[in-house]
Amino acid sequence: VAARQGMETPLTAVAEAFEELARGMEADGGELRLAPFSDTCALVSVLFSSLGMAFRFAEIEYVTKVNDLIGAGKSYRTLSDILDKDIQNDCVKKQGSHSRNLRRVRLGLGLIKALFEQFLATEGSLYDAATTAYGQVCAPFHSWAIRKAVGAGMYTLPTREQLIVRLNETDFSVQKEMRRYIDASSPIIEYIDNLFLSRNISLDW
Ligand code: 1PZ
Repeated sequence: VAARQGMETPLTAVAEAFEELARGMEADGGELRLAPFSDTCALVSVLFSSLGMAFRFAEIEYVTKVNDLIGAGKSYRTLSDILDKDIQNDCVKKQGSHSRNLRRVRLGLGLIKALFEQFLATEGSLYDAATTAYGQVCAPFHSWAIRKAVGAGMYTLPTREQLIVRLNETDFSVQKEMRRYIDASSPIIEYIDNLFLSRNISLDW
């Protein structure tokens, strides 16, 4: 197992990338550049395969949005640049706009954070942890049909033990790496929310 052999696991790679991103944001005077942000978000998709086939559609959904932001990185320097441009063109909430995709990717990052928090806070099943996390972070913004489909998919999630094995972690290392992701992603998530809020755009969508 990678964690036992001191090799880098998928979770370590993700946690390190977010720590690096948060450091870069500080170094840039609290500005988040789009290209490194999108590349870091793209890394997260390695975690999907450990959740099972039922979440393939979530992966495709997430990756499509991240890819849109990767493309936008060729024309826009920072996250605020895309938001300001979309405000100018009155298309912040329009389906497919960069700003809307940014909001969706942020929900994905928040979902993983909430899942890890639940995983660490309780001894319960992955089903319970994922259901609670999804209910907190994404369900309020999803249609009834999507919520139903996600609810059905939850029954196919692996057990806690299976997830740990699939992630190449141990009982001990998984806690450490999840905690690292929670800590490193928090300032990024908060920053994105503030981008919207500081421009008087509420987060109820
Ligand atoms: C961390 C894993 C937790 C357990 C599983 C939770 C599964 C969540 C499944 C989410 C399915 C999203 C289905 C499609 C939703 C779309 O309607 C919306 C709106 O899109 P738009 O109208 O703007 O085109 N899309 C989203 O809300 C994006 C949400 C991304 C969620 C990605 C999950 C990330 C999970 C990472 C897993 C390692």
